[in-house]
Order: sequence, then C-alpha cells, then structure tokens
Amino acid sequence: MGNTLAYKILENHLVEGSLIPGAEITIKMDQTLTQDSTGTMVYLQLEAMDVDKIKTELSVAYIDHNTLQTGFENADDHAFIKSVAQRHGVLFSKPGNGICHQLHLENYGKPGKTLLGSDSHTPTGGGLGMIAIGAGGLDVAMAMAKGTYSLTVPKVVNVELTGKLRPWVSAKDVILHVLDKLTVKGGVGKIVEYTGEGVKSLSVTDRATITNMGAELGATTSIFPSDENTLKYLTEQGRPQDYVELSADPDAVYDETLKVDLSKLTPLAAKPHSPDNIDTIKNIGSIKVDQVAIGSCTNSSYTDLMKVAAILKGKKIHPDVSLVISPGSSKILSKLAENGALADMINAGARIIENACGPCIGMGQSPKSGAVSLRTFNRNFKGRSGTIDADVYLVSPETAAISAITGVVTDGIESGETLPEIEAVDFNFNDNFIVYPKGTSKDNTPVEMGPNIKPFPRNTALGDTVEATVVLHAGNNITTDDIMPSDSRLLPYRSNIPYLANFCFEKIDSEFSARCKEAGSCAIIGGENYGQGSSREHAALAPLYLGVKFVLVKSFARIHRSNLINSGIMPLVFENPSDYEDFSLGHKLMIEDAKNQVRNATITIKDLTNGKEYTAVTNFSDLEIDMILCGGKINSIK
Ligand code: MIC
Ligand code: SF4
Repeated sequence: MGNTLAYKILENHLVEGSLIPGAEITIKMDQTLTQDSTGTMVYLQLEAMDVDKIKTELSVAYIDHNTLQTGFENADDHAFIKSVAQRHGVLFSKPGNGICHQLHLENYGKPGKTLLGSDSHTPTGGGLGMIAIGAGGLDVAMAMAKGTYSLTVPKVVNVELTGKLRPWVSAKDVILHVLDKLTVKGGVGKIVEYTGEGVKSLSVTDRATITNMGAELGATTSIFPSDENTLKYLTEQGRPQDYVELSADPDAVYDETLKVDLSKLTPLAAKPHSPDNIDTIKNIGSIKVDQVAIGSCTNSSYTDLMKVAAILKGKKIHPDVSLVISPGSSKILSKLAENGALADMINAGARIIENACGPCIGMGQSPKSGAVSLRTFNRNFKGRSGTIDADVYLVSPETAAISAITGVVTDGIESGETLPEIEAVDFNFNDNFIVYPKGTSKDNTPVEMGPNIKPFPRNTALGDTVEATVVLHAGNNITTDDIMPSDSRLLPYRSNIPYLANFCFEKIDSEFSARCKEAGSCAIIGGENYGQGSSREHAALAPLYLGVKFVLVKSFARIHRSNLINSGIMPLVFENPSDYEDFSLGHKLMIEDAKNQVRNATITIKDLTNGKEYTAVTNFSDLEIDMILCGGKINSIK
C-alpha cells in the first residue's frame, strides 16, 4: 500500500508517535514564520521561555498586518519584534516588504520541509510541496524553542484534478468549488492533498491560492506535489537549488476522494457572510458593485496582478466603483513598476495601496454603509471589512477586475473579452527589506518594549471543583473574528490583552465583557465549528483574562481548540448535541472532582440552575491533560 505525500513528509519528520489518524505525534519543525499581529505574543512567550538558541533551520518575523501606524502602538510592536528577532537569530522582514505568506513562498519555502506559522493561512506553503501548518503563537514560540510541534495525525483527503481551467476561470474558483463541496468544517482533522493530471496545469502561485484557502475548510493543511512547475517557480525566484521532486506513491490510499474536472468549472463567488456560501457569478447576476479590492495572501501574486493589469489596460474603472489593489510583495510591485503594468492599473483609475494585508483585515478601505464589495481575499465574515452592514463577495482577480470596469458583478466568460497569457519573468534577488540577525544564538540586543506592550495573562492550576456561570450561548460557526474582533481600531492593541478584552465578542454581544467581569468565573456554550478562522490566540487569552474556565460546544475548529488548551481553558464537546438547547445565560454550572475527571474520556457537568447533569467529551491527549491541570502550556513547561 503506497504512501500519500503528506504522510511521507510527516514520516520524514517524525520525532515521537506513530502515523495513525487520531493519534498524537511530535514532528520536527524546520521553519517558522510569524506576523506582527500574532507575533508580539509569540516573542513575549519566547522571551519568557528563556531559550539560548532557537532550534529551527529558519525562522522569519514578518510585519504585514498592522502597518497603518495611526499611533505609536503599531510602530512600537514592530520595534519590539525587531529587537527580539535580533536577540534570537530570527530574520526580520520590514513593513513594506509584503504579506508573510507571499514572501515566504517567494523566498524561503522549500518542498518537503515543515513550516509552522502564527497565522492560519500558513498552509499557503503547501503550494510548494511543504507541510505548512497554522498554529497559535505559543505553539510557534515552542517550535522555535524546541524545534518540534505536536499534533493529532490528520486523515488525508485526495482532491483529484483532471482537465484544464478555461480562460476567466482560475485557481480561486477551484478552491471555492472545493469549499462548496466540503464546507467550512469539512476539512477539520484532515490534510487535503491534490493529485491528478490537472495539477500540471496549475502554477505554484495557483496552487498556493488553493492551499491558502484550504484554511477556510478548517483543514490542518493542504499540499500539492513538487514537480517541474515547482522547479520553474523556484528558478524564477533565483533558487533552483531548493527544488526536490516529490509526489504521492501511485498506489497511495486516501481516506476520502473528491474528483474535480477543472474544465467544467465556471467563475464562482463566496457570497456574504461565509467562505462556503458559494454560487456561480452567472447565478448571482449583475448586482451593482461599490468597491473592488484585489490583493491579500490568496490572490496577490505577480501573475494574478498581471492578469488584472491586462484587463484594466486602456479601460476606465466604473464611476461608482472604488478599486484598490495591494500587491503581495515588494518584488511583485517593483516588477509591475518596471514593466508598465502598474501604470496600466493607475491609468484605469485604481488606487494602489501598500504591500500588506490592509483591507483584508479591516486595516483601512472599509466600504461605505450597505456596500457590495468584491474582494479577492479569503474571508468574508460579517463586519470583517470594518463595515458591519457591507456585503462582501470573495472572487477571483479576473472576476474582480472586469467587474470594476462594468460596475456590476460580471462573468468574464460571458463578457466575450479575451484574456492574454501572462509570461513568466525572473525576479531579481532583493533582501533590502530583510534585517539579518548576527547569529543563531541568543545575543544581548536589548528588548524594546513600548508602553502599550503588556505581559500576557497566565492561568492558574485547575482546582478540584470548577464553578462557572454561562456568559454566552452562541450559535454555529463562531469565528475568532467574532470572539476577538480585529480592525484598524483594535489591531494596535494585540499586545495589550487587558485593553483588548473589553471588546471580546463585541460584535455579537456588547455586554459580554461586563457580564464576565460580574460573573468572575465563566463558561461559554456554543454550536458547531466554534472558533473557525484566524489563529489569533487573543481569542483564548481575552476570555482567559475575563475568567472563562471552559467552553462547551458541539464541535471545535482545530487551532482555536489548541489555543484554549494552551491557555488552560477546557474545550469540552457535548456528548449529546441536543443538550445545547437546555442552556441559557446565567445558568450556574459545576464540574466536581475536575482534576480527576479531565483524565477521563468524558466529564460530568452539573447544571445547578435546572438540576440536570450533562456529559461532555474531553478527548484530551496526555500532553493536553497536563496543560489543563497546570493551567496552560507555559505553566506546564515550567
Ligand atoms: C486573518 O486573516 O484572520 C489573520 C488576521 O491573518 C489571522 C491572524 C491574526 O488574527 O492576527 C489568521 O489568519 O490567523
Ligand atoms: Fe493577511 Fe488577510 Fe492573509 Fe490574514 S488572510 S494573512 S489578514 S492577507
């Protein structure tokens, strides 16, 4: 029986455990990446661990999320990260260099290597044949300190691609189609592995668009083989020596298979307010568009932006549309400037903004009230754009560009326009945005701590009896954007949990933090796929700060579940999902003999308000039990 590519790489990196789905393993982590909005916590934690030498082959700290610098806070965070990076032998990518995932793909990703990133879209690296996983900041700090990462062995889903995409249909439509089939929780506990002759027709950046948005499936990661297209990409980036050929064995056995005929796909969109709310552009019809935003780690590659420039060339943006473009990296922007494509965009009436996450995380460019915004991004959760009543549609760069001209949602195929082939180019090596550390051992560079950088909250060891008041009864698919909103107003406070905690769950329940403070010891009840989306551990740290002891839901998203455990908060799952209905705000809950109960497969929760008893599934590994008993990962290491 042959092996999948994912398991081959995991096997090569196995430090502990065996590759059996559901078992816990520890793997060697070759590389890590951080970005600034999760990075401040990562480096505070790394400092707290007091390590002499980081154990990874390469670690990079990118600055790409908080680049507005509306006050001193963002710039202080950048300076803090730069100083700790310097101390610990971590490469520092200055603001303006571009978006972490695009930059990592261009400059550092290597087929067959493992990468852990404090950002949920780290699986972008799967486009190069890496096992690239998104995780909470503490796990990334640990990976730097120890060179390893522990995870539950995922199942492997095979997406078998045949055929070739038609013009106006692109990689974004492939992943939107997969999201339509598998949904935002369909990938939980799974790796999505792409195979089939259709793979050959997709470039590395196409593949990276697909693996990037695999995060929206809830998957642990997604991966493509490493083949002649990979060599071509690495050669264009000036590093052909990093190429190795990699693929699954021809007789590899998968847990599930989804067949996709690329030639049958049409332009698609994810309608408001979920990445799996998919429809064809044709069905959506000619809705009037107010804003078009092109960029983000999903669709900001050179080829994507060259296609956009070709569509815009000689045309005029519709008078009612604001088109903003944020290139993925400095290399891409400089190429667009050199070859005239940037002028084509500007002359058509596009607004060019910084190479950064920008509007994707609500850092500027919020659309007007009630706007329809077409975005080439990966998430369209309600309010994420910064405008609570905006309708955000996720589309391909081709659909975005043509719609910016027509002013209505437009299917490029129906438009009858021809799309030119984009020629590949070689990029010049440029590391002028990179600050190199002096060495890989800890040096004595002083840590620069601005006044907004506060210590992260720490939990205490689990007590014998846990009593908690229900402070929230939430629905399905709660995102970490719901739990800890992020926009230009709040992102500057990512290193200040006491302040940030005041805004916890703000968008769905403005009384939440006040209620927690009054209750003292709190419990959250939720539905399916609780904590989907971002890897931000702030969605666990703010509840920790507010006194949340456990979260009892129908099911969890992977990264958030880990972040809760890392913070010493118990993630519990209803044994009987219909019990969910019994709970409401103010119920007093009690877990007796908690220290022993957490070691069991299930736990009994008494509801002192209605007098009933409920069973919750724990499913904790030995490492997780230890963290919960100690009150979080840092305590458990100490
Ligand atoms: C996102 O796209 O939601 C973010 C912002 O990149 C997050 C990280 C964060 O919250 O800082 C992610 O995807 O992990
Ligand atoms: Fe940045 Fe958006 Fe990508 Fe998150 S999804 S890393 S905010 S570009």
